[in-house]
Amino acid sequence: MDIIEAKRATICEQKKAISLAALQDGAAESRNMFSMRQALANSSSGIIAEFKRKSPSKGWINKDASPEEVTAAYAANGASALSILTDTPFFGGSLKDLRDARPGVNIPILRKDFIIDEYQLYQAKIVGADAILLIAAALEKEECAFLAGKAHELGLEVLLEIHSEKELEYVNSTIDMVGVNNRNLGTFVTDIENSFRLASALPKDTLLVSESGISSPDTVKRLREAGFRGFLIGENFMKTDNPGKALGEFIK
Ligand code: IGP
Repeated sequence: MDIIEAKRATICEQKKAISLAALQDGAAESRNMFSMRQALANSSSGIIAEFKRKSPSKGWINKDASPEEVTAAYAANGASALSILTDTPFFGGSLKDLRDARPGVNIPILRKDFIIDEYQLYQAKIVGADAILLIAAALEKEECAFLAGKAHELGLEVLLEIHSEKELEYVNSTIDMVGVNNRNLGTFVTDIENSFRLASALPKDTLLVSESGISSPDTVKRLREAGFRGFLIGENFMKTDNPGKALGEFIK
């Protein structure tokens, strides 16, 4: 996976500029945090609205969008939580996008990135994230368990992303939420059926999130009936001139 190779190189550079020890110090400071699991369990919309400038499959979607404006509008229009892509080479995002969004919203924020090193967890805590994504396809089972444990030490919740039956073995009781990605990371093809299939294979008390390729309220309704409580939607909103308004109309 070349995304992971690129990530490793970036982290290596970042460590030269700011040491792990310095980041750990910063991350130890306590601050107000929001539980994404609770927000999804209680809330009406369940929409995790994503700030996404670009994707490997679509290219630029909304290059110059303002993270402050878009996320504040998402929150005002009924998002239960936010997802902010912080990967630069493939998604055009940055940690600054998350840092800029944080002061203007009081709902949980997910740091959406390819997390492979604890260094990224300290970064997430410092810029204001409440939850992080761990992608089964990018990690060994032991690494995934290690990173989940470290995230919890920092008070960050974990959304574990799976795509297929063989990744079910990554799910354990320390995981806060399980996301089923409908997008095949190899072919980029999305298929909502993936969510329905995997939901029935997961423990009944799992907080389920369906990710990618969701573009109609009817799909959300069907996913909710199948037990999903979170619906991660990016492109469908970001491709419009006014992502917040698009979300408002979607859940009306
Ligand atoms: C959002 P969409 O099709 O609504 O824009 O998808 C989100 O699920 C997608 O961005 C995503 C993603 C990821 C991006 C899901 N898992 C892992 C980067 C890395």
